[in-house]
Amino acid sequence: MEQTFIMIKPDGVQRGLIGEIIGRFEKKGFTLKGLKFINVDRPFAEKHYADLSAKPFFSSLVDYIISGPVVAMVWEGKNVVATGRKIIGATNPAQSEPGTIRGDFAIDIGRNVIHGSDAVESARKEIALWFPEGITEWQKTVHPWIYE
Ligand code: 3AN
Repeated sequence: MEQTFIMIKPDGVQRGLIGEIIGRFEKKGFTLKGLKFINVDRPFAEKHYADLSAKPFFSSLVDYIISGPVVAMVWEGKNVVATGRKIIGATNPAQSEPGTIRGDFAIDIGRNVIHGSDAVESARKEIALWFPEGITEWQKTVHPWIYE
């Protein structure tokens, strides 16, 4: 089953949106497979955002991510990478549709509340980076009510 990496950024934590965000993924039917509340340091954040290292906003993005604790999660389910991105909404909250997390809770691209992997391959890399200890396997018993 497909997995994705989702992170509630420091602004989402500070604004008390953890429950709201987890609730949206849970209510959709996805399964929470990994969860940790952590502070990351600069080298770690730079590794997570390595693909953006040439961007002019890279250092302010890293400053933002290390400014407070984040909630790092692994969610599992059919098409969870693409559907997770739809639940999150467009990167720039000015373009995120209402009903998406960024559309409902964010205004500024530099404070957009949440991160979600953009592809199955980047999800695999991000899960390995954030959960090097691995994910404890468990199976939800409600699958017949979610999947045909
Ligand atoms: P997404 O998070 O939707 O995959 P990316 O990977 O293009 O978007 O960007 C990663 C993060 O970098 C975004 N979540 C946002 O916080 C930040 N970011 C992207 N573009 C800008 C920008 N033009 N100015 C400031 N921050 C940006």
